[in-house]
Amino acid sequence: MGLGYIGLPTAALIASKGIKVHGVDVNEKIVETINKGKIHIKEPDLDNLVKKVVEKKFLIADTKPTEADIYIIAVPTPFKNDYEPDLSYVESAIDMITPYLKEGSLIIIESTSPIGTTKKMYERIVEKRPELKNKIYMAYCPERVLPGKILYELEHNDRVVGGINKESAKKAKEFYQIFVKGNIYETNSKTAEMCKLVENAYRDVNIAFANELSLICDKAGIDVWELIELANKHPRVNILQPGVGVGGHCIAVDPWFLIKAFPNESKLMKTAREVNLYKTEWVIDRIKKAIKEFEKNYGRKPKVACLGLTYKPDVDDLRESPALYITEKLIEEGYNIYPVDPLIKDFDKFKVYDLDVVDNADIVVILVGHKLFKDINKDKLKYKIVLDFCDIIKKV
Ligand code: SAJ
Repeated sequence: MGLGYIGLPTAALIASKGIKVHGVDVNEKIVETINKGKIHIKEPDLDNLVKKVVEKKFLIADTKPTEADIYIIAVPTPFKNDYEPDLSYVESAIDMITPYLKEGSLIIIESTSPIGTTKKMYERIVEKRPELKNKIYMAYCPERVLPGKILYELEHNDRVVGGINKESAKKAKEFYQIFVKGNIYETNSKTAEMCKLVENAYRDVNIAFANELSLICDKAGIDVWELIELANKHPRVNILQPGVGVGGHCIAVDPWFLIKAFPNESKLMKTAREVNLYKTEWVIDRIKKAIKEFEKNYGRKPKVACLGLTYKPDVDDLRESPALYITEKLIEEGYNIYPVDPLIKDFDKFKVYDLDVVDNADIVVILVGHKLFKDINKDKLKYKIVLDFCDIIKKV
């Protein structure tokens, strides 16, 4: 249920093991695309795999579910206003499969969910189908894959499966063992739900630490990247990299599921979220200051090349990208912005320029550390104002 960034690669991988998969998505266009053997998301190697399994008829996409032995829920769990988790997609997927369930059905939720969701969904099912009480298996199994490496990580990462009871965890483990090469650890559903949230909150807190250091270093006149490199020479220190904020669909979202449920106990996670959000505004402020300074010195509006639009380096994914947010905001406010991202084609919100635009720019801002930016000729930057928020230029 759900053929997005997680559901589609999972469906295709399972189908590639010779298991018939009936993939469901409420979006008719997505269903049509997949049934043609094509994909609607960007992920390396996924197109070939989907083409192969659709041609062999192991994967069929549909807007409605059908009777099956195992149901996997991989729909989004966004948050509503005020960061309250929105479970409506999960509930709707559960409601769609409920009429098809039978004794012995196994239901697995992979969607990131607040603690207690799997049990709640079990109760939702047995309320409508009381005859299935204690007769179905239900488990939570968080996905852990990294966009850009999804197919490899789906197969090789360790997994945690949390059952509403021991039998459910065991059944879910047996199923994942068909296509997962990593270890599979059994636990209860609450622990598995929290495990997903904790993994991403952990990364958010660690990135916030790096971003906070970048703010301190800026004031103290210290190169934060050199500092981190040196501090990381300590055998028990491993600081992450500062950037223009935290993007993507997970790390900036998942901590809120914990913060909202445990506001008094999650002060560190909340502050980390605030630090990471603030870093993006700080970057905007920095760019505006540089523009103002240029105007004061040269009496004209500068041309500003903004390099990188994606949510992180070397992917073509724009979801919740702070670099895109920064660029859009500056364009909206009427600055002379020339966005550049060699990984983004066919963008309809504004024109995306080639890297050559750097030649004519007065200010060059690096928002995303794509490897491709290492091709920039350093001599060309000599007489320009460079704001490098990713430490790319030093490495050119
Ligand atoms: N970032 C930094 N500094 C760093 C590392 C990352 O600023 O040192 C930024 C990135 O630029 C990006 C954001 O953080 O904007 C997130 O990037 P990421 O590579 O850390 O993570 P995602 O969002 O691509 O994938 C994460 C992964 N979670 C963890 O590593 C704990 C992945 O394993 C999860 O499956 C995924 O979230 C998810 O779907 O939850």
